[in-house]
Amino acid sequence: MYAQMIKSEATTDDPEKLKEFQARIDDDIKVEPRDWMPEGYRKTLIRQIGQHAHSEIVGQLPEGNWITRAPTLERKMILLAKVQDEAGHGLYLYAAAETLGVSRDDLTEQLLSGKMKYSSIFNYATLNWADIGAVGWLVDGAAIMNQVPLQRTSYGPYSRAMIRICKEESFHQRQGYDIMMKMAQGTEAQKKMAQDALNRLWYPSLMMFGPSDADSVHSTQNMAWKIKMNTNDELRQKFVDQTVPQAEYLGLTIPDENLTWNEKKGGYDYSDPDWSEFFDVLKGNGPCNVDRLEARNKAWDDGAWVRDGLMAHAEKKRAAKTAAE
Ligand code: BYC
Repeated sequence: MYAQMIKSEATTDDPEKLKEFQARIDDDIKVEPRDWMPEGYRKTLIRQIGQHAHSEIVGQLPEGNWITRAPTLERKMILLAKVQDEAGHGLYLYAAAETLGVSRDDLTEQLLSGKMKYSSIFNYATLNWADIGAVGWLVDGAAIMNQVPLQRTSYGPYSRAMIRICKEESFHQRQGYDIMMKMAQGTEAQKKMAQDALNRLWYPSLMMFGPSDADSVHSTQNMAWKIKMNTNDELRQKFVDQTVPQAEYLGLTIPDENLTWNEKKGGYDYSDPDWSEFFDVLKGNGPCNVDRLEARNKAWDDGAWVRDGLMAHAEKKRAAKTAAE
């Protein structure tokens, strides 16, 4: 439906302007905030960048949950830095979205009311320390797979935000893998925890790339506009191919009996996630959807005094300036 909306919005734009716009995209010329752009391009970018920003912010919750219980001071400092990085990513992305004419307050309101989505993965719980390793390894691993190509995305502010984000995400992925290595080489009980974390988070991680290409609504138009550089299935395949040897190195087993190397395609054949579960999580019925929105709403309410204080200060400065003029 959204694709149809975008198409119809795109077609209400001046056809000559549309043609020129597409030619610039085809020549890899970045679109900047003051440039003319089709309404559909602007709207789908706000949707994607906004969802991405929300994912970074909500993504702090499952990991933040373990900061106080990290097993050593060093692990605690690393996790704290990682969670702070995610807040920074959210800020770069909200700032990039604001250049498209939407306010951060608007986006926040849409997150808090459940109107806007964030990544499905953050509706799954982190039950123990091994999950923090698996989140870094798999979730940040999947995020990088998706985000490295987005550094070349056609919208300038988004592509520039992605460059910095990707650098930090790669540190995040390594810290997760480092935790997994420690656990996998530890006691029998620790190895079991690592395997259990992989078992639970494997399919939710595959879901991060979105529905299969046949069910993806936005891919065709967004790839033509270079908002998206690859299809969901292309990136999922690359992620599986990258992750299987990493699991082997850890001595862990990917929970997929159908996983086999396919010489002809030069990649692994693998089982799809349960797509009915994915769509159910998107509808708000995942294990932690309610908790996540409650936590974000509470944080927003608890922060009201800071926003009020800042606004009062700004108002006072404005009044003083007007009086002096
Ligand atoms: N979760 O037409 P499609 C991170 C929705 S984590 C929820 O293929 P599109 C981080 C989709 O929005 C990752 N919803 O959509 C890591 C659409 O619904 P609407 C965040 C999903 O946009 C560690 C519908 O399904 N990364 O950063 O072409 C710690 C049809 O899908 C999901 C990004 O956001 C999902 N997994 O492709 C902290 C990267 N998948 O909007 C943080 C940028 C699909 O029409 N985003 N949907 O109601 C993208 O690359 C693309 O938006 C997606 C989806 C690949 C996610």
